[in-house]
Amino acid sequence: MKFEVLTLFPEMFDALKIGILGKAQESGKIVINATNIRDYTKDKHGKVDDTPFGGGAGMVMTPDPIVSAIRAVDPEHKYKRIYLSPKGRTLTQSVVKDFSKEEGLLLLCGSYEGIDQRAIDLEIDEELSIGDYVLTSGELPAMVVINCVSRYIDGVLHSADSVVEESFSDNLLEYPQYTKPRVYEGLAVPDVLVSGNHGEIDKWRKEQSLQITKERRPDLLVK
Ligand code: 21W
Repeated sequence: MKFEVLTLFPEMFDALKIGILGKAQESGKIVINATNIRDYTKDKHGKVDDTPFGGGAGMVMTPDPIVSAIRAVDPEHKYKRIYLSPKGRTLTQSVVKDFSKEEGLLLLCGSYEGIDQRAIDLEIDEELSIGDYVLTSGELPAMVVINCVSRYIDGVLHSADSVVEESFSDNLLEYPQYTKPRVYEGLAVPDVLVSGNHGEIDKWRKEQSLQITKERRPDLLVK
């Protein structure tokens, strides 16, 4: 899976060189290429933004460096072109699964107050938000997309953390987990988990999942 990122802060994506995604890049299971939009400005001072027509606070990214950068990294429109935007469709696990079937994703990150609408109208397939809260730019949302989509790419996760495990308890919150020691600061691991009775353990975990989902996310149960 290829991720072509367009950003004014390509160094932020160095954070993905460690951990599971770092391993996935080393083995070539995913490729993350972060391109600096500023490399595509024709302005001699490297300017990529300007004041908004009609007035208002802040600056808007000009269309030409963005459009030029998109056409340079994806000349044949091979990748789904996504603009990370607070007014986009909200990312969900089902969107993640669909994205993981693509050959690649082009992820456009906005800075300042956003980008000129014409760059979106000309080159973008869809606008995507990661949730209803306000960030300063699109880089963290792009990293969220890369992270959750990569989990569905073959060989990125070990079978132990596998995405198969998720379908088992679909739409439920997870049961509590314990490891050693059996007693910690006076708190013991529930007896059933050390009983060796796997039927009882499965039943207990299912009950815990249901109970915690009822308490915290009843909206998940009606689905
Ligand atoms: C926040 C950009 C607010 C623009 C029109 C008139 C990408 C994000 C972002 C940001 C504004 C995502 C304006 C959840 C997010 C992102 C930065 C508003 C002012 N527009 N998902 N005035 N939350 N955020 N622009 O913030 O780029 S995906």
